[in-house]
Amino acid sequence: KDGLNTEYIGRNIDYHEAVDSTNQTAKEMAEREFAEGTVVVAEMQTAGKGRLGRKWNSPFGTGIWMSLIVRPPIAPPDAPKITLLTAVAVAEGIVHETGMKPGIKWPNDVLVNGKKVCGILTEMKADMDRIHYVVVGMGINVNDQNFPEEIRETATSLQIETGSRMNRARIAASILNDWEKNYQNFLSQGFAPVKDGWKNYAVNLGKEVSVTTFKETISGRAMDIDEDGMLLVKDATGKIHRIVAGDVSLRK
Ligand code: BT5
Repeated sequence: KDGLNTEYIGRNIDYHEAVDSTNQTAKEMAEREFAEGTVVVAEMQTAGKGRLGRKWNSPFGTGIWMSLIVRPPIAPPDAPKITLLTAVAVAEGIVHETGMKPGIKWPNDVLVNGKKVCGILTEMKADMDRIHYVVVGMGINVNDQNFPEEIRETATSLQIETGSRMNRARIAASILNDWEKNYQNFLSQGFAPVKDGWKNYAVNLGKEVSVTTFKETISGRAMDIDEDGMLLVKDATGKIHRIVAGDVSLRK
């Protein structure tokens, strides 16, 4: 709780040496109790998750593997905005703790020098008109880790980029401080302040990208995000595609 100055986010910390996935543990906890603002954190994950069943590499003691539980009074379709808000909080935390300028790649990656330092996985339980809970998982590579071959070119850690070891608790506290502030602003003022913060860090806007969604791959220029946090991509015919979920890469 080193440096944590939140009102309720991270005031209750559920610490583990090892879990399968902090998101999974957080969801089980959210099913059992109210747990607003509780943060589940682990030294390692044996089955850390990315989106779409992908794996998140989470070796012991190297990074911040944490998930927070909230019950936002928003409509279920607005939940993806929380992913963007989280990316901004992680980026701000990195600025505050390292002075480096991170980038955000829509929707859920935080990059330093073009490489992925953090991924975010937002999951929720909701019915048609009400969210029961949202679990926001953040994986931040902090200190040395031996990345597996398949991500050696694309992943990095704060230690690799700054050249020095970092205190994980301090960085986590700094991110949670920014997270709570951004979340309160979002609840009271809507998405506009999140969008402004997001645009400070956005990479890929104005660039030629390919976006792979569950049904197709779209090539075009990433124009902006809209008031719902969707990515707007203009293709060669001038048509604007509004992307709800997908993977974005720069076109070579
Ligand atoms: C993500 O998915 O980036 C979301 C990652 C969320 C991880 C946190 S850790 C705490 C919480 N508990 C969980 O179980 N998950 C959350 P996606 O955009 O699908 O990216 C996944 C891809 O990133 C993988 O397929 C790899 O290519 C790459 N990757 C895996 N581990 C990585 C790492 N440690 N650093 C950078 N890239 C990684």
